[in-house]
Amino acid sequence: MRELSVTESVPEDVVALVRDARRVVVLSGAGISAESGVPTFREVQRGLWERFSAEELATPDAFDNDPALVWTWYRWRQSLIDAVEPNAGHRCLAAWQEHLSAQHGWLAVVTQNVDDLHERAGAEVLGHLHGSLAAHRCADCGEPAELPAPRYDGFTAPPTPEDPPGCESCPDGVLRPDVVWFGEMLPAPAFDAAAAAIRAADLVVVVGTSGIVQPAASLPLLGLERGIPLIEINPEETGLTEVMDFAIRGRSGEVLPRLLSAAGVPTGRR
Ligand code: BJW
Ligand code: ZN
Repeated sequence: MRELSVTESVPEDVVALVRDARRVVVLSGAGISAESGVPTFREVQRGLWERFSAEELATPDAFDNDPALVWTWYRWRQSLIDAVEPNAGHRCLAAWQEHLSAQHGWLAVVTQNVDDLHERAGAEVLGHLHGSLAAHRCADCGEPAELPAPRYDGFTAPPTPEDPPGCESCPDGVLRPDVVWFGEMLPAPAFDAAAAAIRAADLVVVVGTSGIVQPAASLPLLGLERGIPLIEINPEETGLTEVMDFAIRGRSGEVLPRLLSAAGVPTGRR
């Protein structure tokens, strides 16, 4: 059994791991985007959606029962994301990725987030495990569809739900966001690439996820099997804390800059 170290400060042992690592996987969740103003998945919702939990809306049944409500919730979330900026946590990961690649190493960002804030901070994302808010496809025939950005004010919930647009490729289909709802399969290329990266990594960092949604939450266990160090950055205990070697209790936008600067990773240009 490993010994878990839980601290609020950044331990010297973690600084040394970051300094020495050449092949790193970062698994991120909603917490990394929280400091940009994006609500985490399990926060209480506001406005039009406050009677529903996000978990009730992110299901195929919810979309079948009330397509307009679910469609408009996703379009509103997309407009919110378009209105915010990446934060120091996203920027640090992009800088660390660039630093490692200049040294013939690599950092793979694997995210459960459906936003594009890692990319907008300059990082390349190996896999969006739960899809992307900006992508759409037909709920019936699966044909991908391009849509203009939503026109809501990002911070204000639209007053009434709107029906999803019809599909142009089949007679009865309607469009849905290309995200992964409960009970649906994750995109195999993203999941397989994430698993392969962890099997090749020498360090795994888990940032801002409650670690309860499967199968994403099982990915760090591949690192555990290989005996490589696992570090968590999160203000709260999570479903993954007990398998970690180190848990740093803090906000990612504060911990990551401190950690990378202590490890000598340049983050100043971002
Ligand atoms: C900060 C911070 C700061 C705050 N800095 N941190 C095995 C066992 C049990 C159940 C299952 C199982 N296998 C499958 C299941 C069922 C289900 C599941 O896992 N359910 C659990 C709830 C138990 N999984 C599935 O259905 C998956 N499909 C699947 O397994 O297919 C095979 C299959 C099919 C049919 C039958 C059986 C199997 C699909 C899961 C899809 C998840 N999709 C969602 C919605 C995406 C679209 C959308 O965004 O609307 O993905 S759910 C939601 O949870 C979203 C997130 O990506 C995901 C993870 O959430 P995340 O990122 O961890 O966010 P939060 O809000 O939970 O946590 C935020 C964290 O941030 C907290 O810890 C804070 O402390 C922290 N934080 N501020 C750092 N500043
Ligand atoms: Zn269709």
